Amino acid sequence: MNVYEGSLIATGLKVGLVVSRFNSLITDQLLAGAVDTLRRHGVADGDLDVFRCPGTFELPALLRRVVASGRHDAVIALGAVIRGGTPHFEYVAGEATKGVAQVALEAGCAVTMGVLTCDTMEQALERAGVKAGNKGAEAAMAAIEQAQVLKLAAGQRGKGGRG
Ligand code: INI
Repeated sequence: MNVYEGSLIATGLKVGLVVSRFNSLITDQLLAGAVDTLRRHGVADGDLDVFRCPGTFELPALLRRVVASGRHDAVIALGAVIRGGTPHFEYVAGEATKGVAQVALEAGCAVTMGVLTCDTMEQALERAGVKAGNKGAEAAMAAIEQAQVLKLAAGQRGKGGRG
């Protein structure tokens, strides 16, 4: 039996991060969590590119451009949609999720999503590094693993190797 799984060794990987400015109190923390994880797994600072868009609704369009550049092994989408008083919460969250999924399917690299959808700012803070982990860090881990397994699936020897 041959089992292919991505390693969590990220040395040599080039990673793009697409970050929404809306709710930047939260998204800055998601970005910090993602960058910290990527660095600790071996990504060099010079191999990290950060792109900012106005809101989570705009994430898929910018994500698509960044992916199309072909310069990255993985691209991570980060945003925060918070219901509190926002009537079009469902719309923004739904369109962003659909858009990111669509880009991911067509992408030649790993695409992962760290978009919080919460009822309150307190819940969002909890998931941005306060009490319940950091969704940005989780998306970064997933990006490393997916980038490595995609290389294996394409028949390339990933820098992280097999297993
Ligand atoms: N954008 C977010 O990233 N999070 C939100 O919670 C949010 N709310 O609640 O409105 C939000 N709206 C802006 C949206 O993403 C677009 O930038 C805007 O509609 C312009 O296209």
